[in-house]
Amino acid sequence: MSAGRPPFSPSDLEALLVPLLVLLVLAPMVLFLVFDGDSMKVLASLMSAVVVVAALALSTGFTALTWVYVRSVHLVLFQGHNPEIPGPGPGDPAEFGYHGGPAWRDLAEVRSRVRRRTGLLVLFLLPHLAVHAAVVLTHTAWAWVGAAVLRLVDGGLLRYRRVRMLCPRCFERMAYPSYECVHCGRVHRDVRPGRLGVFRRRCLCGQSMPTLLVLGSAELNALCPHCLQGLEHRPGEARELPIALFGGTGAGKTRLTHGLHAALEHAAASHPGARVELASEDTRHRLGNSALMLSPRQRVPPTRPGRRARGLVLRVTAGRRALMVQVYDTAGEWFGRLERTEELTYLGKTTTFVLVVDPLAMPPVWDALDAGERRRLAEERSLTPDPEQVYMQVRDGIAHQYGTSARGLGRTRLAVVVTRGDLLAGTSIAPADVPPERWVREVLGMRNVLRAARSDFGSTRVFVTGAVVAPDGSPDPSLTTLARWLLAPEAEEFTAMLAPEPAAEAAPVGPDPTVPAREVR
Ligand SMILES: Nc1nc2c(ncn2[C@@H]2O[C@H](COP(=O)(O)OP(=O)(O)OP(=O)(O)O)[C@@H](O)[C@H]2O)c(=O)[nH]1
Ligand SMILES: [Mg+2]
Ligand SMILES: [Zn+2]
Ligand SMILES: [Zn+2]
Repeated sequence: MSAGRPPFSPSDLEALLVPLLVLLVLAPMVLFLVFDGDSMKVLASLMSAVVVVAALALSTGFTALTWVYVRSVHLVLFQGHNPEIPGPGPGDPAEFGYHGGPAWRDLAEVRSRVRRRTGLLVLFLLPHLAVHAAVVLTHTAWAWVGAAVLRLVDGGLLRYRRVRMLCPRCFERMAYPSYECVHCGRVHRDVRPGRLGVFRRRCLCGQSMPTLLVLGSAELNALCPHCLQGLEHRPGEARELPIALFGGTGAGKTRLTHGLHAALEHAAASHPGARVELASEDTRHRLGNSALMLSPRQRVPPTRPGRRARGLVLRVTAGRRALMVQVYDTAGEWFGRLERTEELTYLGKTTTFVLVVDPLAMPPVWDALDAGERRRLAEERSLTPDPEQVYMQVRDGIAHQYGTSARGLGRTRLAVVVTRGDLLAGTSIAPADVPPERWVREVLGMRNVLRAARSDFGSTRVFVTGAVVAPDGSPDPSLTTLARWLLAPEAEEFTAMLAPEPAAEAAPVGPDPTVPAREVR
């Protein structure tokens, strides 16, 4: 604050009054002498002098008062001579936008300064303060309208593009990602336009940052506002497709995840403008070696049951479309008890489900194999519980998460995927020319599951897959067929990218080309 003498004060006025009074007494005497006692001339001259002096005094006083006001505005608005406003709190480590408080605080400070300096004469500054208040009001109103419009446009765009953000770590939906300041690393929980900024906000460290995805916030490090874990996949940029895999221990979920990754990557490689990126460190760690995992004699290690699932994120781009495929692959143990299944809250935020079934674990299949086949396949057989039990358990979990009315389940899709098609090929019970659904119903004996699935899910389809790659690295076409069905509701670009290669679908790779790669409703 400035401690110097004020530029104008009431005592200055008093000091002026004395010489003025002296002048008023002396002037008529001088004029009387000058005009030889012509009283009319003296009076006229005196009147003119009074008018001129009064006008001069008024305009000088007004200019001086205006100067006091302008100087106060300069000091308060531009030199920071104003009291600090405490920040909004640790969740929002940013300075208030000018419309979000400081504009009114500055007006109040200017008013009290001019009042201190001019005393009662502040009455002459009321028009100045009124104009100032009108400017602040207009600025604030426009800023809030701007913030509301920006939020509406951004929210509308997200809704139009049907972008809904799901945290792959804590499975909570995000209204908007939180962002980290590039300079100091402070976390800004909600950067959207508001009292902390319209187009941009200023972090407490002074760094300016955008307030919306459309204004460039996607370039910053994003975090989940619920669990504050980093989200490397830049949520909000593209639509998300969460896919929840479920099935007993060793059914083949993890191998199928590698298979879907390989199918997408292979399809993208042969399509100009298409690509598949593993969009998080965790995904790179877990899916980085898909080609190796899918080699025919390779065994995929079991998923650690103690660890809670994390969504794997693959960013698939085809032409101008991008899609964030989130794959939830949890160890089979999580589907054994309802209390555990209920912890998998992603089930309530997913519409695409995959029930993974090991056919060798099904007694009717195993019993139908001959002794030689059983010997050859004994090590490939998992000891998974009955898929019907897993299905019912997860179905109840999903219904619970969707709410008691199970509203919205009509939009859900279920793929029933029988794995190890490559191993079954050539056996006496290979699904050869039988449509997969009939084969699953009659040979695997899954009549009840299929019937329940039809009524529980919006649409259901049966697939037989062989999660293997040919020696040239191309994935079995059954994987591409499944990937195409999973991505089909998203955009034509993905369907085109995953279109079957000529004659490839009819002749899947793998040890025996008789494994069907068809999908049947
Ligand atoms: N050849 C072949 N092997 C498969 C196929 N699917 C699964 N397997 C094998 O079956 C075993 C179990 O597969 P996983 O993918 O680990 O099964 P999971 O469902 O993830 O098991 P958990 O994570 O323990 O619940 C692994 O040795 C896989 O290599 C398949 O389609 N073909
Ligand atoms: Mg697994
Ligand atoms: Zn989270
Ligand atoms: Zn900062």
